[in-house]
Amino acid sequence: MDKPIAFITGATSGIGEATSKILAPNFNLIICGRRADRLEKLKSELKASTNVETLEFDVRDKAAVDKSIESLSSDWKKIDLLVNNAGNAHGLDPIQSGSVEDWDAMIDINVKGLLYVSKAIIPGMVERESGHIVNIGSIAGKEVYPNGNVYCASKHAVDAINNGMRMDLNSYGIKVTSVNPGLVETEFSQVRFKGDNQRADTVYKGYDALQAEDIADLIRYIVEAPKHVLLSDVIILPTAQANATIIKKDL
Ligand code: NDP
Ligand code: 8X3
Repeated sequence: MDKPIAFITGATSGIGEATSKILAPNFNLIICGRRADRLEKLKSELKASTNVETLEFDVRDKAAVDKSIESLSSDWKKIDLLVNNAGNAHGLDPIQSGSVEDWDAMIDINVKGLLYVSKAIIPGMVERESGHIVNIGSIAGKEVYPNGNVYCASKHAVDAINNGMRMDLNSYGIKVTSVNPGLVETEFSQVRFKGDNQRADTVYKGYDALQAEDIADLIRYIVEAPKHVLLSDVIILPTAQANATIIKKDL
């Protein structure tokens, strides 16, 4: 392969899609998600600038994760960069009335899904004694906000897993980075509010929210840093946001 290989989960929209686009000139790409039509569209958009493989799987399904990664040819299995991005919030409810289905989705996708993908890819990095894992956490993994309960718990788990990975993989020369964004205008709130797009839009009204491209730009900076430089844990917020709960809005 002429270029290193990046494996990006959640590439069908938002941060993952923007990251795929920004990394395309310098990486061969394995783009993943459940929506096959979007993967094919992105592949045809990017194929002029790089080689692209698509993998369609649900990160909750460990057998599907393993089978998809196993289906890659031996050249494509030498993954240099893993961007663990797939994830969402489901609901924004007080703990006493939250839905168990939403809780299961967030723990299964954001935590267990990230682990399943990592489990399939890390052994190759360990064997080659090289690689970089970028885990997409959140400001919700650093703080808790009202009604955020289980989403915040899932992202606190990502924060802990990220720190654990960095310790355990240190002796193999593998870099591990956590990227923790504040409010980014993607399909995130449409998913959180289950298609109530009016409610989703209000999340990003009255200030300049981060865009997916801002996070992709940070990821490019992180992965292109010199070999001896590791950005271990980065919080990125819109200027209008001070922390998880304080946002200066002009409404
Ligand atoms: P989007 O909803 O735009 O993208 C989510 C991506 O995750 C999609 O590509 C989706 O693909 C994929 N995904 C979701 N569930 C699954 C699943 N079960 N199996 C496989 N893929 C799945 O949101 P963002 O781009 O904003 O979110 C990306 C990451 O960034 C998430 O981890 C999120 O928690 C985090 N984040 C987002 C912030 C924001 O404000 N937007 C702030 C902080 C962190 P598909 O549906 O095709 O499977
Ligand atoms: C996404 C940002 O503030 O909605 O992780 O939790 S927030």
